[in-house]
Amino acid sequence: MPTPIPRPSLRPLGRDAAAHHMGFPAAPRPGTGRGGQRPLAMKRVGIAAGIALGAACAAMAMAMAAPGPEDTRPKFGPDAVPITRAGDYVRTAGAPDYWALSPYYVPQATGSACSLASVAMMLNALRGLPGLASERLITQKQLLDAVGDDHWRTAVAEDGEGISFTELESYVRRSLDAYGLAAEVEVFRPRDSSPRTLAELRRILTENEQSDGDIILLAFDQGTLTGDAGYGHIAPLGAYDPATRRVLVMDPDRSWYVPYWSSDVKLLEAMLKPDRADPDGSGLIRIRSRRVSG
Ligand SMILES: [Ca+2]
Repeated sequence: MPTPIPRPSLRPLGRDAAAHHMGFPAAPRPGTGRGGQRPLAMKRVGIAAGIALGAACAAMAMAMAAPGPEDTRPKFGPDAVPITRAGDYVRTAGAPDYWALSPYYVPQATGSACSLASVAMMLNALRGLPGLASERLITQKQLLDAVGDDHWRTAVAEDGEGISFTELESYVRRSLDAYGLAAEVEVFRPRDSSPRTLAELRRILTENEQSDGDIILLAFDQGTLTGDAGYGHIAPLGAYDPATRRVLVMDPDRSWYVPYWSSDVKLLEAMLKPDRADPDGSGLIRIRSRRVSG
């Protein structure tokens, strides 16, 4: 894997720039971001755009707003295909990560908790189902308590700011430690969309697809994939189909989405999109269990 990312500090924030840049349609949707800062008005409100940007994973924040009559856009834009319309790969290929994650696929606890939900899913998938009746699954609340970090707790609370990609790496490591899971943590932070970078991304995705001994967490601009407003977001990678070069995003923003496929080229673009928290873009974190299977 490429460079371990020594990163600066990025606090997620809204993606004002991206938002304006994208020129939101009249009725932006929800979104969830890496942290909080998602623009509120983003739900399926029939509001005009430009709104600000607020919270990152803040999908639910504006739930109260009723859909505007003009909001007739399809659920997914042209770059995302929901698993409800494309299930062949997970039925016919091994898709080990998809099947390891699916039993633990949870909605993010708050509009800002995509990091928390994603890490909890990853931990459960790598640890596997506990054997004893007395053992709980790893929940988002339990994970927060186990790590015991006030900043993370505040960042993922409703309307919280969410966390940056750099912080995600730190919380991944601390979460693994909290549950006593031995794992290698590798970070891929693309700097450009060159053929070489894309080839490296494909190598990582292909390698990771071989077993459920490793799980990838994606940090990306959600709107670039879904067609909605742009927000920094985090989600586990469910699968990678090397034949069609599509990634399956297990988006924890489950009030609005189901898992969806998008191209690896689009994923790279979504990782490179800057936001206030990650002005240099984000990337992915691959967690490889050192557990001896069996
Ligand atoms: Ca894997």
